Amino acid sequence: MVVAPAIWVAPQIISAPAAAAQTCVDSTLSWDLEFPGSPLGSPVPLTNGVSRTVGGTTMTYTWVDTSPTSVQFHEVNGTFQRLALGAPRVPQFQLNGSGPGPVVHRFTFDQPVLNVAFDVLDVDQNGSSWRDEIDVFGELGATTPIIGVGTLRGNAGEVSAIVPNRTYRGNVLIPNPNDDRSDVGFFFAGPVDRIVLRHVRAGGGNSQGVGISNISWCV
Ligand SMILES: [Ca+2]
Ligand SMILES: [Ca+2]
Repeated sequence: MVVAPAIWVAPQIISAPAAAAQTCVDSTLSWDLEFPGSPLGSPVPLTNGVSRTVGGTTMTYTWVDTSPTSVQFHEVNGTFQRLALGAPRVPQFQLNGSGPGPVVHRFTFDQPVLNVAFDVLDVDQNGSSWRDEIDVFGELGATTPIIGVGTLRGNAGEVSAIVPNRTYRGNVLIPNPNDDRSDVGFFFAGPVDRIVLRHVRAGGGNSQGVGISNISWCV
């Protein structure tokens, strides 16, 4: 009997726990390695459309601000992280600004990737003047949202899941972004070729922001 060769078909799983990780080669985009600056001293702005290639996969960062703003920082080793002088430092790409947004940030890969993992840091609020809200999803060759797995870090109650695994809102003021408080982890089993983060900044306060940890994926 002749057995037909196995044909690999892209899995249709849109979200799965890490235990379902598929065989592939891991890569990590390190903000500090790709955008070297002076930690806590010299922020490195990322321009709209900047890209980096890690492990043979190119990731491009773009953003669109859907409302007028007076302040906008997209930088590694950024301003609000420097407020935490003396604290252990977590490498991160910071998305700061004023105005309500939403600001739509897109991290686009030049090929489908699996097992995308990262944390969104410092999802918090300052009384009634501003509040971080994030909406995070994946895409694959289209604009249909692919929902991942969201995991709350830190202490209970610091962040609320408005739409589980997708939309989260800060409840308390966390002055130091260099810890796991007020953070949300995201995992996308994939395949995806884009991660989208919509950042709503209710109230328009200055220096409101979130951070993106190093991003890992598998090809
Ligand atoms: Ca934090
Ligand atoms: Ca924040």
